[in-house]
Amino acid sequence: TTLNADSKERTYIMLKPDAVNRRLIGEILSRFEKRGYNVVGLKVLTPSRELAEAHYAEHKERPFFKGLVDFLTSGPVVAIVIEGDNAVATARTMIGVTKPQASAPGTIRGDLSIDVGRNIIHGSDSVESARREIGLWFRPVEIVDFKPVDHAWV
Ligand code: FUP
Repeated sequence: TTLNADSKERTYIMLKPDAVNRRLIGEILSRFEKRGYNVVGLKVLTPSRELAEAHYAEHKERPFFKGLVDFLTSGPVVAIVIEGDNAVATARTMIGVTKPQASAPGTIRGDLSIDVGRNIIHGSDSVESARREIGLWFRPVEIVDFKPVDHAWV
C-alpha cells in the first residue's frame, strides 16, 4: 500500500446506525485503509439530538429532517477522521451518491445499501464541511498526528 506522507487533507466519515447494526464497520473501514488512507480519529458513540441536528443543520427545513435525526440518534455510530491525499473528494467517490440505487457497484453505498434513508455512511462534501464536521464530532486531542514511518518494521 502506498502511503501519502505529504498530504494531510482530512475528511469526516461516519458509519451510521444501520452500518453498525449490520456489523459492517470492518468491511467499510478496510476499504479506506486498503486505498491508502490513514485513520487518525475513531470512536463509537450514540449521538445526542443536538449533535445530530447540528451535523445536518443545512437540511433543517427539509421534510426528511426529523426522520434523519431520529435515525442518526437511534443507536451507535462510528465517527472517523480519515487523512491523506485528496481525502474529501476521493472518499465521496468511494462512497457513491446519496441514493444507493444510483450508486455504482464498487462504491460503498452501491455495494452495501439500497435505501436513501438507510445509506450507511456519511462523508464530508468539501474541505470546508470537513473542517466544520471534524470540529463538531471530535476534540483536538482525539485526533492523532500520524506520521507514516519507513517500513523496516511495519
Ligand atoms: P450525502 O452528502 O450523500 O450524505 O447527502 P445529503 O447531504 O444530501 O443528505 C444527507 C442525508 O439525508 C442522506 F444521507 C440521507 C438523507 N436524505 C433523505 O433521507 N432523503 C433525501 O431526499 C435526501 C437525503
